[in-house]
Amino acid sequence: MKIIISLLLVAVTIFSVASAAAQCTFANGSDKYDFSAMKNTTGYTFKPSNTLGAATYYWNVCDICQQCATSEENTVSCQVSGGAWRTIGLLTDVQFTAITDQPNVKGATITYGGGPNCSNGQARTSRMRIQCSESETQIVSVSETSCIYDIFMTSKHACPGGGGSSSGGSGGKKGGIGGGWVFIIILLVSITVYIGVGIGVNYKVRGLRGAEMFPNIEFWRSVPGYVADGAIFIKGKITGSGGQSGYQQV
Ligand SMILES: *[C@@H]1O[C@H](CO)[C@@H](O)[C@H](O)[C@H]1NC(C)=O
Ligand SMILES: *[C@@H]1O[C@H](CO)[C@@H](O)[C@H](O)[C@H]1NC(C)=O
Ligand SMILES: CC(=O)N[C@H]1CO[C@H](CO)[C@@H](O)[C@@H]1O
Repeated sequence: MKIIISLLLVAVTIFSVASAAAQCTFANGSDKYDFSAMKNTTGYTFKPSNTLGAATYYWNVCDICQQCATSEENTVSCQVSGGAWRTIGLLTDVQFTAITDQPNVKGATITYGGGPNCSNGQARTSRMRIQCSESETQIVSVSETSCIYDIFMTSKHACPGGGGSSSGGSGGKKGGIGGGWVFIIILLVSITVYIGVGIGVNYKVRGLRGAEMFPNIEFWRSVPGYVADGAIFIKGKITGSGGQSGYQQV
């Protein structure tokens, strides 16, 4: 029981930190885009068969690319060539721009800059052109010009509005809030109700006063210890030094 509560608290903390990470939306006039469905935990991979020779590219959209074995912790894209890894875009150096070179094309270009400088002084930059299409995410091409890496993808997750409501409705466009916010709102409401009802019961029924009115005060005083236990438990699992029996080491 104790370990479950500890893990839960750690999970909530990690979730709140993660949901505060990089912005992933873009508005071009009335077209509103949310690219978060394009995050790919295994990372996108492409090995061009053309003049780029032996390089292979790894990248992600709106999130760091776990596969990039480079020292930059904010790496969103990288190339590996002859065993050498190189960052070619940072998640934190991001810019969204409209696609304007073709009419009737929806989508956006997400530019991740801040990679190490080329000899020409250009910071290596990944320019991801992501066009709206009717099908699942597809990689069209990857090419390089003077240390700007052009990644071209099409995806149904790169379309405005999230599932087009066609003609008609005057008032109907719902902005919609993400699952993360729903979770946070439910959590806040639950906490408020819990504290409110708890204080009420402790005051009226138990006759408690002062800090003792706070619901389950003894438990909450011990929470910092639980969090520490949870962190040690997870660290133990990761480093393999954890003493808990009954779990298989992988
Ligand atoms: C993630 O990228 C890999 C490699 O490019 C691809 O096979 C896979 O379909 C992608 N997953 C999603 C959800 O797009
Ligand atoms: C990269 O080049 C720019 C000028 O183009 C320069 O201002 C910057 O200091 C360089 N950065 C590094 C790490 O060399
Ligand atoms: C729908 C919409 O407003 N599209 C605009 C996107 O941005 C480009 C460039 O700023 C405009 O030309 C489009 O009209």
